[in-house]
Amino acid sequence: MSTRIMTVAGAQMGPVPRSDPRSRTVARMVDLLRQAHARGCQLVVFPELALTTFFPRWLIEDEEELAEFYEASMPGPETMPLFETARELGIGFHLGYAEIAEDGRFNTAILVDPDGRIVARYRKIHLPGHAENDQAREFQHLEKRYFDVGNLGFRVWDTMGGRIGMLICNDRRWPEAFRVLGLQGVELVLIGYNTPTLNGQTFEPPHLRIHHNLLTMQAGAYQNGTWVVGVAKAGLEDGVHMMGSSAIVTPNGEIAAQASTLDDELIVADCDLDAGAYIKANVFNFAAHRRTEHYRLIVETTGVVPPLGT
Ligand code: ING
Repeated sequence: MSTRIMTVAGAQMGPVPRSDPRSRTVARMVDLLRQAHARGCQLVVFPELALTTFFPRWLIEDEEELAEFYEASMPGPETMPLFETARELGIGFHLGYAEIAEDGRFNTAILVDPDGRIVARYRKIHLPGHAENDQAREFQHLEKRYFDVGNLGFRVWDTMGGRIGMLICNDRRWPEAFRVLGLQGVELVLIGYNTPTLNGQTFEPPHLRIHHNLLTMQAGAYQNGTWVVGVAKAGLEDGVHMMGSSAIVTPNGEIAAQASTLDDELIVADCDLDAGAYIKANVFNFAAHRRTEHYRLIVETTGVVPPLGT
């Protein structure tokens, strides 16, 4: 009988309007922390860029205006209530935010332990979208303009009683990202996302966004024998529909909990951190079954290459 049960909450958030002060958003998040504590959670996962609207949807050329969306320090005066409440309640949390650092600007996620210490930091590596304004789009997706490629790698930390890794949004679509975490024995992957319901360029049936969101997280979970907690910033945010469908996925790829609204909503699951052991020892026993001598294209090439000779 496993004793490593971690009760985890995905704290999906509804829209964060550009006009809302951080204090209002942080108050919502503190309320979600308290709700999670009341439900016996040890860890709360907040979305990507949780503190502000998803500002890469606009071209913002005024540097001062753009700077408003980043956190110059973490915690800072406005985010300190999150750390204080977490420490008071004795629970940890994951937070996605825009980071200004001496080595660049990053789309960042941190893991804060029940003592209020930042024990892990990840900077988003797969930046989707584009760097220049694109008139053809209904709305922009300028993450390549506003963020540098993450420079901390895909890491896993032994903390809070488990092996925890983090990805951010678009990362979940790349199996390589999950596999690098899987090769470090990850047991719980925390993922915040801000995903528009509609494609800003060409029509795509909206139901596919939900399908691809769940498909990628369920595959990542199963193929690496890990829990995955994917948490959205959802709803109609400054005129753009953002998808919800936050989910907690078991190491077998099954959905243990899923959001049903586009608002602030807690989804909770008891995550047995040993539940992936069977998968890791058998079907995805990497040491026994992987054939790295045949995987070279994955690391040596970036784009598509002509078919390899016989
Ligand atoms: N958002 C989206 C995501 O990867 C996207 C962008 C949507 C890319 C759909 C491709 C297809 O979920 C962020 N913030 O990465």
